[in-house]
This record gives sequence, C-alpha cells and structure tokens, in this order.
Amino acid sequence: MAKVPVVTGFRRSPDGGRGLARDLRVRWALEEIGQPYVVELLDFAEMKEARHLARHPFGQIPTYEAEGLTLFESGAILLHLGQAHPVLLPVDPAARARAVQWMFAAVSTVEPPIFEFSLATVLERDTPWFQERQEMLAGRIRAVLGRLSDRLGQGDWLEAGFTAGDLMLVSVLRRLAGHGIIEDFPGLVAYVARGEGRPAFQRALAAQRAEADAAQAG
Ligand code: GTB
Repeated sequence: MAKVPVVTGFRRSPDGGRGLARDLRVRWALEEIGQPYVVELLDFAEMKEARHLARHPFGQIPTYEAEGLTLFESGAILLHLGQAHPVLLPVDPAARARAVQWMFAAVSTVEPPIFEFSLATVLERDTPWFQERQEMLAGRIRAVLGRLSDRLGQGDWLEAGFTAGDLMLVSVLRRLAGHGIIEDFPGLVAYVARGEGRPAFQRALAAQRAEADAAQAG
C-alpha cells in the first residue's frame, strides 16, 4: 500500500493555530484533491537539525514527501500537486498557465509587502521608525490590493473557476485580517471569505487548530 504524503508544520505555531503559517496552503491543497496526508510537527530546534535540513535547505516548513519525492517551497509543492489534479490547475494549457501566473503573483507580488508588514508588527514595534515604515508598507499593500480588487471585479475567483492561484492568494491575504487595510476592499474581504468557506479549507484549518490545542495542553 502506498504511504500517505508527509507535510511538516510548526509544533507550536506563533499564531496559536490560526493557520497563518505556510503549511496551511499545502494542507488545504491536499484537502482539495482528497489526498490523505500526515503532518509531522517540528519545533524550532528540530527545523535546523540535519534531518530536516536534508529536506529543506533553509530549515523551514512546509516540506512535502511522497513516493520518494521531497519538496520544499509551498508554491513548488502546490504546482506539483496541481499537475495531477484539475481542481487545482485546469487541464487546458492556457487556463493552467493563467492559474500558475496567479500563484506567482501571490508569492512574488502580493505576499512580500504583507509579510514585511506583519513581520515588522512583531519585530520592529519598539523601534523609532516603526510607525513610518508601517505606513509605507501599508501604502504598498493598498496599491497592490487596489489592482487585485479591480481585476477580481464581481467575479468569485480570478479566472473562470477556483484554482491553486486563488488558494495561494487567499492564503496570503488572510494574514491581513484585522489590520484595517484589506477591510477597505470589500470585494477582497468577500473573496477571502469565499476561500475560507470551502470545505477543504475548513478541514485543513480544523486539523491545524486541533494540533495547536493539543500542543498547548501538552
Ligand atoms: N518561501 C517559503 C515557502 O513558501 O514555503 C517560505 C517558508 C517559510 O517562510 N516558512 C516559515 C518558517 O519555517 C513558516 S511560514 N519559519 C521558521 C524559520 O525560518 O526558522 C512563515 C510564518 C510563520 C509564522 C506565522 N504566524 O505565526 O503568524 C506566519 C507565517
């Protein structure tokens, strides 16, 4: 019998189980395709040990292992999964290329200023430049969100149907909740809610919450 894929995640995620770390997008994708998986939880020290560095050269999560293949980078993992599963990447070559373009847009255009913003919130709060830098980053985020919102328009998803591009973008946008930025773009708030409302997302988040609760109790 084939072994189920193994995904790595934080043993104690700093977000306390809100699913903001990048393993959730991999779990969500696996739920979308109906592929059972197991999650190996790592603490920060284990992530930098040789065993994990052999899987991930930068000592991070997530990683994915299945059938002799080991991958790191959430985008590469989703691309790999999507190649065999039209629910993530359409079969039509042009539609597939457009879905992949949104995956890249998510990680290389939309995510960087959002990640910087949330990192600064945690690490730079006490610095003299914090306020000024946050405003600058918020401005960059707003500019990207405005364009994204225009493109989404009244649509449910960025292309004809849900793809891994939406999965990646919703995952990236979730991190903005409660910061008073995405709230100015009701179309994007609804887009994120649509993604979060998918049963596959709900299953992935519930599993991660259960792990976080167990880690807190243990
Ligand atoms: N480009 C890689 C990918 O997409 O897979 C980036 C992977 C990455 O940043 N991994 C982070 C990590 O392992 C976890 S997701 N960090 C530990 C380290 O570098 O030592 C980033 C993250 C962490 C925590 C929260 N949070 O608690 O809200 C959100 C996001």
